Amino acid sequence: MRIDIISIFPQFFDCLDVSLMGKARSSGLLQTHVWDLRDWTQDVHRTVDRAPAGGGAGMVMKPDVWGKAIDQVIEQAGAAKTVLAIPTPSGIPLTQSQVRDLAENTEHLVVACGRYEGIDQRVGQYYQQNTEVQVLPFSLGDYVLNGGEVAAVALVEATCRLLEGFVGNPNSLVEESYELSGLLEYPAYTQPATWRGLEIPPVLLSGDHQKVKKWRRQQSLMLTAERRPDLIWKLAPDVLVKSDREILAARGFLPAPYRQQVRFRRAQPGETVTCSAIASRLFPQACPKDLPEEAIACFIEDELSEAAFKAYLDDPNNLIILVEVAPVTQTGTDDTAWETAGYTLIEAGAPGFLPPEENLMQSGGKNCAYLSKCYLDACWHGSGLAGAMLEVSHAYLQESFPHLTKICLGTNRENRQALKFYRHHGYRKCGRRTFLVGGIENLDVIAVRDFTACQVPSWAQNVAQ
Ligand code: JFB
Repeated sequence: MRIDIISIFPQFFDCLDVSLMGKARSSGLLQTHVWDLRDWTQDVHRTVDRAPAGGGAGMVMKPDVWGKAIDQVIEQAGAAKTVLAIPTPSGIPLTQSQVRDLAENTEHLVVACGRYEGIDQRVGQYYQQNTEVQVLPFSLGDYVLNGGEVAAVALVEATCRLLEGFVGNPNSLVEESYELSGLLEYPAYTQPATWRGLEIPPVLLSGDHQKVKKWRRQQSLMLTAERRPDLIWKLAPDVLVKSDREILAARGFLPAPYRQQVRFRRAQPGETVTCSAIASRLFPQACPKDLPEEAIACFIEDELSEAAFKAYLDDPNNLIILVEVAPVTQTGTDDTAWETAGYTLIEAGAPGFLPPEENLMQSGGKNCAYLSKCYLDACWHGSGLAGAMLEVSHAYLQESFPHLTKICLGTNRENRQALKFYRHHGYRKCGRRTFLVGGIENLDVIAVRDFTACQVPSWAQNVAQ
């Protein structure tokens, strides 16, 4: 690739001789030429600027001087694929995919670095309209520089490191994959293992490559959610797997194809209506197909009524977590837009608390909580929201009832989906029970999860609203 840079401060580009850029140039992979714009002036003062048409502050760079300079470097190179890059605060923000396109498809790159208030608008317009040259007005970001030089150096460095055969290539696979995934990179560490009291995360020293990979993916997702939520909303649906979606949902994101925000909060004592409504709405969705409607209605009336939830909510040992979703909007989220999508009810109990049913007691023993309800609207199945809801509930439980070391549950033994889901989240089958829904017997599997062996994942913590 040939690069020509035109500027009134050619010394600025001495930095390109340093390090890898210098080597790329001496290896012949890259030819760079830096030109002083004033060499194309004709007056004794070597004038490149004039007052703006229409008045106002500052000076504008003269199109006649720029035209002569650009014509000459383009003609001299005689290249087929030429790009004229013009740094400007009103340009398109430069992206890696644009840079990659440049590196792959450009023979000759000309960078026109303005100063003052910039270059007369007609310069870019002329080359766009009257030549084969592709004009690229670009910006580094939404902050103001004094001229185009810094942006030119950034463009040249970003482009050159992608050139085939560039010293130091092949580019690390990490970057390649992150460029494609649209996520920020995970944090990097190196020896010493302890530095100023700070440790390298132990998983990185464990030698377990699977775990390392999982941890890094998790860090990438959490970092992107925290620093660049815009990137999360832009992710293509196929770059995220279920475990990714669980992590993002716990941090408040339901990315494409859902494109909604989510939040988790503990239901407050007065919220009997909200709780009863969501419970009554979701219970029928989760019932076996052959269960009579009357039995379902009967169960709802007895156990999911407002009165029933008043009793649940009045007992401080119960933990009800509500899952709420809202559309993503530019202007933030209006509070009425949040809709309840699911809930969990955990019976926690004081130290020594025993779960309500005898066979559950045997399985969990003391210090065991009971996941009495765990329901999510079926429209969210596959979104990762269920996993997030469950793990966030675990995190709330651990925070509010630290003496508890286990949690158990019962679920219909025919419900393969639920059994697989709970297994995936650390629950292990440990018994059976019969469960009455409106007087009809249902066979349940009992499962228990240990909090000590199977920690609540860090991504589910500190998400309290
Ligand atoms: C680029 C420049 C100026 C008009 C002009 C030429 N991200 C960025 N911020 N600022 C620039 C940029 C890029 N790329 C930039 C070229 C020129 C700034 N100026 C100064 C300041 C304000 N308005 C002149």
